[in-house]
Amino acid sequence: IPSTQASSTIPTTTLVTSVTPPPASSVSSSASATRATSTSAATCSALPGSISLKANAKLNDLFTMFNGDKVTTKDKFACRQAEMSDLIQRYELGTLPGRPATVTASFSGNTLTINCGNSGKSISFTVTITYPSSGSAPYPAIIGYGGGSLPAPAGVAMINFNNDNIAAQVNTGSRGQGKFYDLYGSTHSAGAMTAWAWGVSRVIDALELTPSARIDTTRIGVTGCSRNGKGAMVAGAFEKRIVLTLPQESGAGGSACWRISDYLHSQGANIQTASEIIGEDPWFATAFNSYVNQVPTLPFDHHSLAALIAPRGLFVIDNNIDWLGPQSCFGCMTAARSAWQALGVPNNIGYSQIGSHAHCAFPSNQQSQLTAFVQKFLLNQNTNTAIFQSDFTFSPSQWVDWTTPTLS
Ligand code: MCU
Repeated sequence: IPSTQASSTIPTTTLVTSVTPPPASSVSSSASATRATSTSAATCSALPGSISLKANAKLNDLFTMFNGDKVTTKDKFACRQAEMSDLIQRYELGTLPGRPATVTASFSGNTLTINCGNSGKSISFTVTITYPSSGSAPYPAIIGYGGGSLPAPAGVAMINFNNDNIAAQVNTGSRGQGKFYDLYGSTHSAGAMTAWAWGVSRVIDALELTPSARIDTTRIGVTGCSRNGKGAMVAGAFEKRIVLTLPQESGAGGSACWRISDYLHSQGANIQTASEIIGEDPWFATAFNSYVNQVPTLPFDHHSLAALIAPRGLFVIDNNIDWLGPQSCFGCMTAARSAWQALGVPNNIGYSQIGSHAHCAFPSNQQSQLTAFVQKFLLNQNTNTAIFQSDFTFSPSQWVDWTTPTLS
């Protein structure tokens, strides 16, 4: 975005809508905050079930609660994260259920079988684990949606997660199909990405129950490319046991911000927007359909989704494909970085956009950056992860009208 673009080019009309979607599960959102920091769920007050949304053309302030209270401490930021998780579930992704009544697991021949039961229904699914030829058990592991598209790092196990089996992504007609919906019903509000994140959480539950699988559940990463990269980012946002999130070429619905993508589209870019994406696959809740043509009313954007991951590790890997909106992704993740800066760990988020390669073909010139993140977060080494690079520019004054505090 050329810095000469004045913020006045963005419409600033104030549109107030009253909406009453079902509240997202307070259990899952407050429990997440509890795991993220030492904040107890009781210290965070939940949002009312019905709230009024006010249009905001800028990227939403990560450090002001929905009721206007300023976030000045790390504990309060954990409450803000729980609140943003609730809002994202309400208006974009659907409700994330917590752990079902029963989770059991068995392990045989590198296949982990996960059995879940809830309200008289049960499902079973499997993941396969490929062990590294170096390192020692219990191994850190990266859960790869559809196997992932990154080279397996030395010393790290790779877990092949068949996300399509949990929630289908064939076309909009495949909404409600998959194991998640067999358990919770085909009309459950969760879009496919939320269903997949629930599945990842159950894989980690199962690994915790199964020491014979030889995976260290305190050192789990998640990855996926393209549509599965969007999903990997959502899993990292919702599941606090994931210590490293590696979304690759995720584009709209992943590392791109809806507002920035709409703006670039209005300037003639061939870029995927919210209004386009809902016609493709059931990645989002149907509730999102009501907002795709009034994106400024969303009380969050994808910098907020990314900020749910802080202070844990996030390394965003992007390409240079117009449709995926690399300029939107860079701006969005630059805004997200404020969360890590406020928490005093600015280098726990990295961003790298390198083009001139096929979609989802990880280029060798990003390898040392990926290795630095893997070594720091999965292999407990002291590496330099000060990586934030793009061919594009971002003009904070166009998009950010708030400041980044130093949280105590
Ligand atoms: C980048 O992810 C998607 C994109 O959102 C879709 O519009 C396009 O059809 O497919 C991409 C993808 O998943 O490619 C494998």
